Amino acid sequence: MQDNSLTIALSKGRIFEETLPLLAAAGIVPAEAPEQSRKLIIETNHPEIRLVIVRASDVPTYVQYGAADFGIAGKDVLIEHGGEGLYQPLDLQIAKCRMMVAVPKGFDYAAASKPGCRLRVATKYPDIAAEHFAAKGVHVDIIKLYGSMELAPLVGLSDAIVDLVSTGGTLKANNLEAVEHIVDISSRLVVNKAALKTKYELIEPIIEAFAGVVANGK
Ligand code: PRT
Ligand code: MG
Repeated sequence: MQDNSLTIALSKGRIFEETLPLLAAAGIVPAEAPEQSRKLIIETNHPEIRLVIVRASDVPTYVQYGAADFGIAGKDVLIEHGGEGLYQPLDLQIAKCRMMVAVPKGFDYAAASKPGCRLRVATKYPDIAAEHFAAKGVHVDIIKLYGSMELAPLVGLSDAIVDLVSTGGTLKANNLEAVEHIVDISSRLVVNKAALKTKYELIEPIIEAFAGVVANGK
């Protein structure tokens, strides 16, 4: 028998909020909001379509292994994941921000990041950071953190951080400044490659509806 069910992996917070209008355009309305409920599986107005609520950085893994047919993940998360087993048909232009290098105000970054120099960098994104500094010829000791990178230079754990910046408010509040732009980040639709083939009739109209919203927003 044909499998008519669809499972969509989303993270709560900004991605969930910014995905609601996309889902609405595809006629999909969640039965409840993940912030209000502790449920990890959320039903929708379609009996066969459900949402699973996972950590932002776990979305590609759920989709890669087919536990979700598709999902939405930041480019930051996708670069670190590697994108294996994922089809990435659409940049959704949501949850936009910038991957930046930041240092404490007054730190002479230009002098400390000359080719041949050695820098301690705290980040949640070791691959992105390593590649960025390798291209500049700067040696780095990467210190992997899982959150609150902004604290690291303030307590002497690192010289610099590589982190996402949107308003700049967090850097400012912690007396840090952005000194280098690495890459612009937005969120992508990621589809399990096998599901795209076996459930093409179900998934394709949703991709089209999302694409329509993205095109209208431009
Ligand atoms: O929060 P959690 O640890 O569960 O996971 P997460 O931080 O990966 O998830 P979430 O929901 O916070 O972010 C999901 C996705 O949103 C990320 O993967 C990014 O692609 C995207 N995004 C967009 C951001 C931001 N903007 C952002 N500003 N993700 C994180 N931030 C953080 C940033 O790390 C820093 O701590 O917000 C802070 C800076 O914000 P400003 O506005 O003060 O500059
Ligand atoms: Mg977060």
